[in-house]
Amino acid sequence: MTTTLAEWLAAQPVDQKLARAVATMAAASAEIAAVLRIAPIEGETGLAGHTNVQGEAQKLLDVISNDIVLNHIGQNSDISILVSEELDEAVHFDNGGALLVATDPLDGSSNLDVNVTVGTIFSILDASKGLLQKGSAQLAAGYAAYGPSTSFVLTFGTSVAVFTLDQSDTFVLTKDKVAVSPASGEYAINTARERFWDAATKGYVDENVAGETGLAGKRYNMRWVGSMVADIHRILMRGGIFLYPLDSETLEKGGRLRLLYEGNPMALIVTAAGGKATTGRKNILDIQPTDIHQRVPVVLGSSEEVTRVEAWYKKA
Ligand code: P6P
Repeated sequence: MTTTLAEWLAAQPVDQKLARAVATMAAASAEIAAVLRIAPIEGETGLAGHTNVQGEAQKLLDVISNDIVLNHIGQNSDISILVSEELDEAVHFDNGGALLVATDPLDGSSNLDVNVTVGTIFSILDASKGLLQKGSAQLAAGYAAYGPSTSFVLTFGTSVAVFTLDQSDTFVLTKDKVAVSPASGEYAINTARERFWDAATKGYVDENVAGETGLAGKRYNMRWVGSMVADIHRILMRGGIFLYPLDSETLEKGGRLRLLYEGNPMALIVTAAGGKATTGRKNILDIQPTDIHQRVPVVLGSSEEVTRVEAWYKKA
């Protein structure tokens, strides 16, 4: 007997407006999944021919996914503000809606042309408290992972549930109360950036590379998909740690990943599943944003691993 997302949401002790906003993001994700499945046939991979506020070349599917999210959100009068990685400014709907959605409509899109898992990340906040709220103020956070199956992962802050899209384009519950294992032998970092790393990142990674012979005293494996949603989903399912730390090249920008629609939602999800999420020096959820597109260093996942990284930062 399966439980649909709609049935599961109806049983949650949350405001029905919030539940409906989650359902809106799930519907948008299901539509994006359908587009991605046949994108190469429709000739929709490749560049859109312009860049986003981050100065990154927008893929056609970035724009299509953003339009899909915009369309679904525009039909939900409970959502009055949209912040999107693909839009320079926040979109204000004159509907008096109580909620704000911040989203990366298609994260990891550089993987689209090579058919590797990408995702949609979202964060839901109280619109009356403005655009720049700490991650700890999130009412809900989640992501869709477009992989061999389409997963929809959701938290209201205290536990994490996973839904999978079935053949009738309905999300059904496939895992509830997800727990990130405290220990792990797997880390995710772009090691091609080693020359930019600070002493803390280098020290932590060197310990892992030393394996059984090093201070970590165990063998590690390394995975880096180049798609945050894919790496985080793996960590939720089997443990691990994801690092996109501040380094000498990202120092000026304050990091690589964005706080409002990457760092914060993933930090809420991983923390709700018993993991930890830090910049290395500070809990990501405690950061007071100053700009809707600001960047943040991200170190999150299995608590024992994140604690080791924090210890390196304390030493550094
Ligand atoms: P790099 C994708 O562009 C992204 O924002 C994340 O999804 C991913 O984890 C990271 O950047 C990949 O960065 O430096 O390996 O290309």
